[in-house]
Amino acid sequence: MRITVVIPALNEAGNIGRLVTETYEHVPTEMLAEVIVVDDASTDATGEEIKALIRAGKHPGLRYLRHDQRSGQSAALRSGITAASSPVIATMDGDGQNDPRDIPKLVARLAEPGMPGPALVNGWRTSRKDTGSKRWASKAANWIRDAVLKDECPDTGCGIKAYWRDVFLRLPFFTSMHRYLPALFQTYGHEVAYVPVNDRPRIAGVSKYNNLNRALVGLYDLVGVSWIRKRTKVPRIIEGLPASHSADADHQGLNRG
Ligand SMILES: Nc1nc2c(ncn2[C@@H]2O[C@H](COP(=O)(O)OP(=O)(O)O)[C@@H](O)[C@H]2O)c(=O)[nH]1
Ligand SMILES: [Mg+2]
Repeated sequence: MRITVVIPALNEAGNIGRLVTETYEHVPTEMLAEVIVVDDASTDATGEEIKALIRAGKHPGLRYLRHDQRSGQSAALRSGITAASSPVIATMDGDGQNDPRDIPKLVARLAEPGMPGPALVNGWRTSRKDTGSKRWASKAANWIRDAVLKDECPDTGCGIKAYWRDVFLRLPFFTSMHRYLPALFQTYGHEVAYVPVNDRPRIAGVSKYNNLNRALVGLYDLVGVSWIRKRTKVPRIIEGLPASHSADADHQGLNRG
């Protein structure tokens, strides 16, 4: 399967260039169609790092997109996925906490687009490297989310995932929807799988989210996602007849007389 890797980045100078280089080292060339870094109006050298790599010409298919204004991680993902040329997308956080060595594992578990099987394979950080308070905040948020949504996702916030591009683009879009992808894929009738992945400490820069802010916005979003889940029905089409040619001809008046 050929994939596009999409990496959202906000002020990830010192991380992003290294992550892109690692991605080209560890994802097999025959799998990797392109890597798109989406810069969400960074104010540091994030853009310079990527543009220097593009100019050096050693990374075929490396692309750079920059937003005119800061719009959030979900918007950055959507910009990259809209621009992507492959039917399969893999995403990673831009800070290097996800390990690109996991991408082939995730893609191997994914069904071919349109075939039975998982349309989303979500990473599952089995040994988190984040600090204590963030780990606890994340545990609590997961517990509340699971109690409300019952999506049985062990790690919805994990940034490394592989999924079908067209399904993502048909999902309802809102800021922070990237945290609810397993619930949203399920809601629209798709299978989701989980694969344990590596988690690494952040090397440069700082986290862009704080626990309180994430918790408050998260509760608000949870109400929205819960509403979407309750108010969505996705029937399977079990019978369909092709349009009849003679009826067409009748309609055009060709069978008369
Ligand atoms: N495009 C975009 N990316 C963001 C934003 N906030 C965070 N990110 C990216 O999302 C990823 C995860 O953010 P991070 O700050 O590492 O969160 P943490 O790992 O949960 O502390 C990183 O790649 C960030 O660069 C944002 O507002 N816009
Ligand atoms: Mg991080």
